[in-house]
This record gives sequence, C-alpha cells and structure tokens, in this order.
Amino acid sequence: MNAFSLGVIEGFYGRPWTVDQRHRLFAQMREWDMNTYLYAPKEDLKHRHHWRDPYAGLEASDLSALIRDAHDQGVNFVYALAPGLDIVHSSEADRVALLAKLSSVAKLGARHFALLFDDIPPQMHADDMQRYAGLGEAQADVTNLAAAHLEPESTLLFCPTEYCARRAEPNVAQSPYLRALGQLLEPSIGFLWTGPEVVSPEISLHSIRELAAVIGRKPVLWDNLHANDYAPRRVHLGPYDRDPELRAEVAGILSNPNTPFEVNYPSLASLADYIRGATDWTARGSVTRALSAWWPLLELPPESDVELEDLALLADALYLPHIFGDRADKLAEAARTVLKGRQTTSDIERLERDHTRLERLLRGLAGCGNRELFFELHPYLIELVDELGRLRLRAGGRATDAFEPFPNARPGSLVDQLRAP
Ligand code: GDL
Repeated sequence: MNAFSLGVIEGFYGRPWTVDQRHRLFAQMREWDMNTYLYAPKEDLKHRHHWRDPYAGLEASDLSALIRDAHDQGVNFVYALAPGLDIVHSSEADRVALLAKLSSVAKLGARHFALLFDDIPPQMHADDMQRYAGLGEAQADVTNLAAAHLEPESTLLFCPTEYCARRAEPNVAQSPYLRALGQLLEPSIGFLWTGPEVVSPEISLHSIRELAAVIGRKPVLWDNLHANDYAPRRVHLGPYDRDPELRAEVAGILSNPNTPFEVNYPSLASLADYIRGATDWTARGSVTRALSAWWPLLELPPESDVELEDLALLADALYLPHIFGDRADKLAEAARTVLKGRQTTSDIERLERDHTRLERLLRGLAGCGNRELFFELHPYLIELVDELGRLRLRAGGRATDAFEPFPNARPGSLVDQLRAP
C-alpha cells in the first residue's frame, strides 16, 4: 500500500465484532477518512487455529458482503491469515494450503492481505531447521511466496514474531531475526510493529527510526494503546495520544482497540483527529472533540438531564492503560484525603458532584438508543458509582463494615485508586 494506511485492526483476543458492527464501522471510517480495516480476530478459527480451512456457507457470504461494503466505503479490507501456530514453512503441503486459502478469500473479493506471526512459539519445526538459518528466513520465504501469488493490484502486510522492541532478541538493532526480514522480505510488503512494548505508553521517533533502518522500510504501526483484551476489567475511552511527529515516521497507523465494539468511538475519532494534524492539536483537545461528536449519536432519552461533562468524567476515569484523565486524578486525590480522614469541604463536594454525575450518566445510558453500549459500559460505571457512594458515606463518618468495598476491584482501575490510602 503506497498511501498512508489509516484505520482499525480487529486483532484482539475475545469475542469478535458482529457483522453489523463491522458494517457500521466502515460507514464511520469513511466519515473519518480512514482507508484500512485489518480483519484479524484471534477467535475466528479460520483466521488462526484452523487457518487452512476455507470459509463456507454463511461465514463466506458475510465475509464477501463485508469486503464489498468496505470497498464501497473507500476502505481497504485487509484479510489477515495467521498460520504461525503450526505451519511448517518448508512443507510443500503447507505452502500449497497457504496459497489455496489466500485464493479462496480472494474469490470472496479480497484484494488486500496480511500474514501474521505474532504470539506464536518462537521455535522452528525440525524440518524447517534443515532448510532455513532462522525463523526470519522461514517467514520471509513463505511471505514472499504469498506476495508473488497475489494479483498485481493486491497488497500484503506482515506481522513479525518480534513485533515490538521488548520481543526483539537481544534488541532491535542486533536481532538476527529482524535483520533477516529486513534483507529478505520483498520491499513492497508492509511491516507491522507495536512500538517498544506490546502496549506502548510512548513511541519515540528514535525507536521507529532505529527499527526502520533494520527492516529497510517504514513500519505500519499496529497500535495497542486502546486494546483491553489483556485486562478485560478495564476499558479505554481516552484519546489517541502520540507525538505528532510520529506520523511522518511510519507508513500507517492502525488501532487495535477495545474488544467491546461500541466503546471505541472516542479512541478512533481521536485517531482520525490526530492524523488531520491541526497545528494546535493536543490529545486532551482531541478527546473533547471526539466526545462532543459522539454525544448526539448516543441517542440519550430527551427527558434525560445527562451532561456532556458527565461523559467526560467517565472518559477520564477509564482513559488510557497507563494514565487517567485530569478529572479522575482530582477525584482520586479527593478520595485519598477521605481515606486518610483529612477531607476538606471541597474534597467532599467533589465526591458528591462526581458521584451525582456518574449516577446521572448511568441512568441516562440505561435509556439510550444503543443498548449494547449501555451493557458494555455498565460494569465499569456501576462499580465507580458504588465506590463513590461508599466514599461519601465514609466522608460523612457513616461507613460501617457493611459498606466495605467488595474485594474483586478491577486491577489497575480508577476504583483501585479510590481505595488506595
Ligand atoms: C498482542 C496481540 C494482539 C492483542 C494485543 C493486546 C499484537 C501484534 N498481537 O500481543 O492480538 O490484542 O497484544 O493484548 O499486538
């Protein structure tokens, strides 16, 4: 793909999105000027565990309709196959199976493909050891084979096994694996990369330049910033927050977001905003714009008294994996004073006000047009509401054993912060 690839990866563990959600996503992507959707749900068996099996029946017709719809919306549907769990790269049978599978999906209309080798055992099959110097050589061989097999207008992306600096052995600059791929992979093949970490709080320009020098091309960022499959007791409503200069260092940015589909509007709208690249862009400004754009789509009941600020508070509470938003930081600070018995009037007022906001939001969302969104947010929202209720009682000197927090708080959530003395 020559143009900058911007869009979404459905590449997480957990329940894949529904066909209807994907159709809605493509329409939304058109509005956001996003051009790439990468289909890679780990729990589509025919994508990964049973990668050799062709799609048939309803699965095939759904896939075909999705590919057509994406195309109509100006979105490249990239079909990803993840053969790495058990492929023997040197086996003629597996090479034939790989090409046959790609052809079968091409028959359904796909023109853009990816081969993914993430999250697989790093050891090679004994037969492969006879033929290849290492895993990089083996993967480059089958990936180049796939590239040569595809139609001339097709494109191919590749996800390595060392897909972030943390996984590079011994490191990015010296990894024989990455070096082999840089040398052997056809130059037209795109290279996916998640940054220094699987979920990278920051991605420095230097780290990307270092990688690009090894792999001989700019990577396409597979960004797990908003993913929550590794911590399903969290969900991320914060902004796409990266150095604006990163845009020029990569060949694309694809977000692999929260597994629950409906909560992803703010993160994806904010990614689109980041790419538009206004000179006064800030992450916080972009999430504020995203929430305002989301607001009318929530179809809150007309009689509801919910305010946009209530939603902003929730977004700050759920924000990003490594940070909370400002409102949540202030709330956690007020909670700490209560837990230490040193609360001031303004701490109590903050607790009361924010508790009221979240209760109001909970009631409003219960009546919103999108039931799925309500159920996706409900566990997080109810837990915050309950915890703030307990803190208010405590602040008023009314805590009893009956109001002790229930023990299974969401690890790393704002509720944990509210409990930390
Ligand atoms: C991963 C997986 C991805 C998962 C993500 C976050 C890549 C390349 N692969 O390692 O499927 O959603 O972590 O848990 O990121």
